[in-house]
Amino acid sequence: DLHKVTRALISVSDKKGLIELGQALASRGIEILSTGGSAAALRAEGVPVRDVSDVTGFPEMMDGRVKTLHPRIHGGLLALRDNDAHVAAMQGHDIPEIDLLVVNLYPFEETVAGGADYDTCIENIDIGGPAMIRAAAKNHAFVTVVVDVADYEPLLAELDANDGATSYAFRQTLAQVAYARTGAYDAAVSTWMAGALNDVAPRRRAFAGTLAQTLRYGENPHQSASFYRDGSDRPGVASAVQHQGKELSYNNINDTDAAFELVSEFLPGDGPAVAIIKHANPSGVARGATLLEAYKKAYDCDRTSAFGGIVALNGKLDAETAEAITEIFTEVVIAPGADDAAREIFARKKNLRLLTTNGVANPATPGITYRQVAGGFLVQDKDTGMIGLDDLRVVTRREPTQDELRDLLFAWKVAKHVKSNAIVYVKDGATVGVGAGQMSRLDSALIAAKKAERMAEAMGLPAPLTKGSAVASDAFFPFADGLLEAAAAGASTVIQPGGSMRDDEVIAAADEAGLAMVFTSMRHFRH
Ligand code: 93A
Repeated sequence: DLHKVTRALISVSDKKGLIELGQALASRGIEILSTGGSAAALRAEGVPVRDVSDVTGFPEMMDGRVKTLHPRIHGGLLALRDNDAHVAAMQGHDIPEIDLLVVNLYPFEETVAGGADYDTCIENIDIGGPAMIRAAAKNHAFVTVVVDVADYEPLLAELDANDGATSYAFRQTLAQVAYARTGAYDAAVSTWMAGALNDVAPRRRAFAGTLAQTLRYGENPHQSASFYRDGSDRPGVASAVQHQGKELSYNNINDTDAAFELVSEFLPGDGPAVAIIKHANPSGVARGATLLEAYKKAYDCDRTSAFGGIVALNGKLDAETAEAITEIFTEVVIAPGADDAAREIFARKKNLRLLTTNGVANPATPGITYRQVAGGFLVQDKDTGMIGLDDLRVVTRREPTQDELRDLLFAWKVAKHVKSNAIVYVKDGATVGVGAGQMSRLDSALIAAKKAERMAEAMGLPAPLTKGSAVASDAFFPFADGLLEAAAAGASTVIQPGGSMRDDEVIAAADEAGLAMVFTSMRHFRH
């Protein structure tokens, strides 16, 4: 199954490693065909090359749009070497056999990420490159295809191990990689075009990303895993810069994303805010006059769970906050920046990862979320729903005060980022009890209240922290029981979507308990 490499075609946009590769191939007696820019670069360093235009008998034309799209190239890639008719066709039409194809594509993804205009992005859609890659990969019985600079070294090692030939297994592996690349490339074009059309939920969607990192393992050590980037420049875990600490794990990346998306609900104009995340749910979220105050309040919501958590801030990390964070074990800190003094404090904690982003993420920016089910994917718009004071409808006899309204809206923003069923108690701009992911809303209300009670005991406070709190429910209360539990925990105001068949019953119970309740008419399920 060994196939000797006697002729290669090189056509690369990313010229990294090109000269070394060209020299290495030439020194092994391999003839090199190449396109304009790649040929010029090789020739300038004394590597002998034959121009593709010399093979095709056509000049590269139309600004390079047509250079390799020719039967003399595609015939040389696609011909079956053990098929007499194919071989005769090559001979009859002067088609040179191409045994090795080295291509990397016009940098479409980078062009989009760099904010280029529409026409520039269009011009960076590579046509000839993917056509050659797909042809060579189809004919991997004979042809070796390399689409990634990282595979240059393994290619040379393979040639050396096999006396200038490649094995079938090697070619087949590279063919699989090649189709992953062309698939991801077209997915990137389609995704970009959906954005340009302002169509966030197009009828047809292809999704793929580029490999960013092979992870040590997945959610558990027996699961392998990797991390892909979709090319978007949204501030967040994928585009952040890591300053210290070991590599992020699968769970770290998932939790860091949850943390940063949540804290980004608090726009810089809302003042400093901090979210502490465990297992993708907030153990505490708070805002304060300073980041330090916000951190302390978030920590005080659930000191037990905060241990080993992920901390996200909506402002530049300062020394005081950094100092407070280092007092307990924290896995990851993510923020739009960190000043030098904060960086120095963190530098003493070798295992703590610090990530900085290019700003906060805009929660209103449209996006898509995917979820896998057996045999398919569910695709939906990202939950960008946000409400303001004007959207609230007071349904009880008692109206919430201005301070209560502020806590209600705060609780609502947090509830959006808590797994359903979500119940969130808030007091003075800080969560004091979070109930997440229970199968009944009543249980979430009970658990959150119980945790608040335990925290009060631990901190030596007389009353449960939920006394006088605002409580948010991510979806309507189907019965009055959950609401009554919140009232029993001392909540004085409630925010929920409304819309239950039993709304009347629930409103009556709220009136009876002296609660002020508002309806949002928007639900924030997150399963
Ligand atoms: O514009 S193209 O789609 N038309 C082609 O026929 C073609 N053939 C190769 N782009 C084409 N390429 C691409 O040119 C390759 O995929 C590679 O990215 C680039 C290399 O161009 P140069 O060698 O001139 O720098």
